[in-house]
Amino acid sequence: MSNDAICGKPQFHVPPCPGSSHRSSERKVLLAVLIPITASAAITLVVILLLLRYRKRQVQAQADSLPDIMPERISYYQLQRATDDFSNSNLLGQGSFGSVFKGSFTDGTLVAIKIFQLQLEGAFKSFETECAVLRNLRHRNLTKVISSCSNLDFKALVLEYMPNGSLEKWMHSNGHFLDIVQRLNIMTDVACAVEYLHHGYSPPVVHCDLKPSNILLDQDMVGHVSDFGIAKLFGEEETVRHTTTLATLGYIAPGESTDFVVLSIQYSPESKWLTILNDVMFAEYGAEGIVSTSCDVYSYGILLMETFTRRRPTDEMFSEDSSLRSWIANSIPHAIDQVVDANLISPVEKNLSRKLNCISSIMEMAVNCSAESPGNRPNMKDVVASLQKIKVQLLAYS
Ligand SMILES: *[C@@H]1O[C@H](CO)[C@@H](O)[C@H](O)[C@H]1NC(C)=O
Ligand SMILES: *[C@@H]1O[C@H](CO)[C@@H](O)[C@H](O)[C@H]1NC(C)=O
Ligand SMILES: *[C@@H]1O[C@H](CO)[C@@H](O)[C@H](O)[C@H]1NC(C)=O
Ligand SMILES: CC(=O)N[C@H]1CO[C@H](CO)[C@@H](O)[C@@H]1O
Repeated sequence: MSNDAICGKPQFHVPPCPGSSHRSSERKVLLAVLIPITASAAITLVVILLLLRYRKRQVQAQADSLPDIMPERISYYQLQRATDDFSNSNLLGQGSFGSVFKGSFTDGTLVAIKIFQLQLEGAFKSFETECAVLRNLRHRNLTKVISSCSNLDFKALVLEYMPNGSLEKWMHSNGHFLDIVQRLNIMTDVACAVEYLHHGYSPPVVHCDLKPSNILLDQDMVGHVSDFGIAKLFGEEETVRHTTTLATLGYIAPGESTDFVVLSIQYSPESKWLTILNDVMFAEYGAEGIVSTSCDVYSYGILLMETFTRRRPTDEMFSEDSSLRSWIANSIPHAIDQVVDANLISPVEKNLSRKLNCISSIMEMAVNCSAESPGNRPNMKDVVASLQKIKVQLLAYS
């Protein structure tokens, strides 16, 4: 009472405040400006959110479209039973990171069980790499993963069983023989698989360890590329990890022929892709330090030479100034009968010179594949195309 200055809302029974009408008009102006701004900001935000969700869904859809070929995991006890407690009689072979056992499940399915010896340096990484690679790849000429078993101290992959063993066995063991068409078929299977790794799948995969013991043969003698323990997948991701990779001497491109190749791996948990950057400068790994598919092409060339000459690149007949490659390069085309596996050709054969011509073309391509400079090597698409042409010729003369 008697405070004339007091003012306020009508419900308090006081005079209205003098500035309020002015303020409400100010508010109106403010609202007139704010509403459109807020509205457009909100709309923009909604549009951005929708776009982000759409993109995320697209990425997810891409990820979902990759076949996940690792179904349920299998337990240690199932594997123990399948291999008769990992008995020596079921041991198929031993690799750089562990052992491979033959296993049979109660339903009669035969499998190969690759057990990673985790106390060996690199074995854990190798298991992770092989899982990451094989999870997403599908090709008839690659070995399939059926399941996996991963505990803290035990890691194993359950793979398709290959009843006919490895190309290594067929090339270098007594009592085993492959004819010229079988050899070309197997090498075409391998070329198809590597072509898929390099060109049929994004991001490209580099196997890094192509050699006869990694080529496995199924019941129909179809070749399957196996052992992705040191394979490389390409992506562009953030975190950097280190690993040590032991590739196989004789099959490694010249720039890398040191005993150890030290690489840093970039791994993205989100996309599950690994990227390799090289720590040590090897010619093969290029100026940006990126492993290239051309080192597989090199190894493939050496593999072709070995398959048709039955000489290992590490054979003692080769020395500092002569190699499997130079020996063959100096023999084509006219002295090809001097280098080719003698079991493949018999002097009384009718179409001998034609067959030798085919082998000569194969060897020329092998020499091209293992060119010193990565830039001069063909890519696997060209290799597959040439092999198929040669195969047509060869079949006509057989
Ligand atoms: C490959 O293995 C299958 C199944 O064990 C066998 O039937 C076939 O004869 C083998 N092939 C050769 C060429 O030995
Ligand atoms: C090998 O390379 C040479 C030179 O680039 C080329 O002329 C030849 O056709 C290639 N041979 C094969 C079988 O690819
Ligand atoms: C030799 O090649 C010809 C095709 O040029 C073919 O008709 C013939 O059957 C081949 N001979 C043998 C013994 O394979
Ligand atoms: C997908 C693919 O190219 N698979 C090949 C695997 O090997 C067999 C046997 O040679 C070929 O017939 C397939 O084309």
